[in-house]
Amino acid sequence: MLSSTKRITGVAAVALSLALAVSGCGKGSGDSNDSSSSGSKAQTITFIPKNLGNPYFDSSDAAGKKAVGEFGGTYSQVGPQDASPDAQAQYIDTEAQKHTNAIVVSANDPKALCDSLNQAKDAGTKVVTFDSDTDPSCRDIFVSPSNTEGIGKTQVDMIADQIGDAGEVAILSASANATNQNAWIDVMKKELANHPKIKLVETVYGDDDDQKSFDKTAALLQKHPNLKGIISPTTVGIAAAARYLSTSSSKGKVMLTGLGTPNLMRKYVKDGTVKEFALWNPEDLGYLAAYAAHALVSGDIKGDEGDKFKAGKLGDFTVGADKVVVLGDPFKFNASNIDKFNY
Ligand code: RAM
Repeated sequence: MLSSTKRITGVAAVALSLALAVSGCGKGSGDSNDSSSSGSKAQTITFIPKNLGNPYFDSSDAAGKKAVGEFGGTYSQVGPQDASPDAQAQYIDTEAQKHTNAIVVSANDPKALCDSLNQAKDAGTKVVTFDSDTDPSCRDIFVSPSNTEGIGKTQVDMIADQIGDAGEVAILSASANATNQNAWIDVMKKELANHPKIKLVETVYGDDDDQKSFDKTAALLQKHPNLKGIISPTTVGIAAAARYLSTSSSKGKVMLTGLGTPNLMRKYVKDGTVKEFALWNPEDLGYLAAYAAHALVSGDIKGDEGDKFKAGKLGDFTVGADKVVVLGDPFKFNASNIDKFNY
C-alpha cells in the first residue's frame, strides 16, 4: 500500500502498517471519558503529553483514547500548556494521589520527573513513557516510536541530500532538556562526522512553541547568512520554520527537513518550501502506549524483556532490552506521497 514511501534504514523491523490509521477521535486536550464496561472495574489510564495544543499529541492521545475505549477503560488527558517538566510533575503527583492505574507520559526531561514517577509507582500506578523517555529506572515501559539511531541518521541523510552534502546547517529543536530530541541530536552530531563538508553552526530551542520556533528561525537566518539548511526534529519546530521560510527570500535556498506531521507540512511541500521530512504515525504510537499500559495494569506483563502483549489492531509486540517497546519504521514524506497521509 505504501510502496512509494522510503523506509528509514537500520530501524528495528516491526511489521506495521503505519499509514492511514485515522482514528476519527476528536481533540484530546484535557478531556476524559468513561468507557467502562459494565461489571469489572474500569482501568484508569491518564495521558500526560509534553504540552497541550501540540497537534502531534492531539493525534497520539486521541488514538490512546480510542484504544482505552476498546478495552473498556477510563481515559483522561492532563498536561501543561508549556513543555516544562515541573508542570508535568504536578500532574503526575495528582494522578498518584488519585491512584490512577497507569500514567502514559511523554517526558520533558529524563530525570526531573523521576521523584514523582517513582512515588506514583510506589503507590501502585504503572508508568509508561511514550515518545520521550525518562531514565529507565523511573518507568515500567518506554514505548519508542522507532530506533534512535535510525531517526537521527535519517535526518542527516535528508539534509545532506538536499544541500549537496556541503555547507552550514543549524538545528531547531524542541525544549533543551527533551530526552527524545537530545538523543536524536547526539546521533546527528556523530553522523555529521561522516559529512566533513557540512558544518553544524548552532542548535537553538523553540520549546515546542510555535511563535518561539518561528522567531528562532528568523534569528538563525539573520545570524548565519550562509546557512544552507535547518534540521528541526520536532513537529512544532519544523512547521513554524516552514511557515517562516515560505514567505521569506530564503525559500528554496535554505533547505528545511526533520520530523513533521503530514497535515502540518502538506502546504509547505506543495509550495516548494520543503522537499522531504520524516515521521512515524503518532496515532499508532498513542494507541500502542495505551495497550502497553493495559497489559501492565492487567498483570499480563511486568515490562520485562521478552514479555509479549497484544495491542489491538496493531497486533503483537514484545518488550525489548531496557524495557523498550518499538513501534516500527517511520516514513519519509515528499510531494509524491504526502497526500496519502492524514495525521
Ligand atoms: C514534537 C514533540 C514530540 C516529538 C515530535 C517529533 O511534537 O517534541 O516529542 O516526538 O515533535
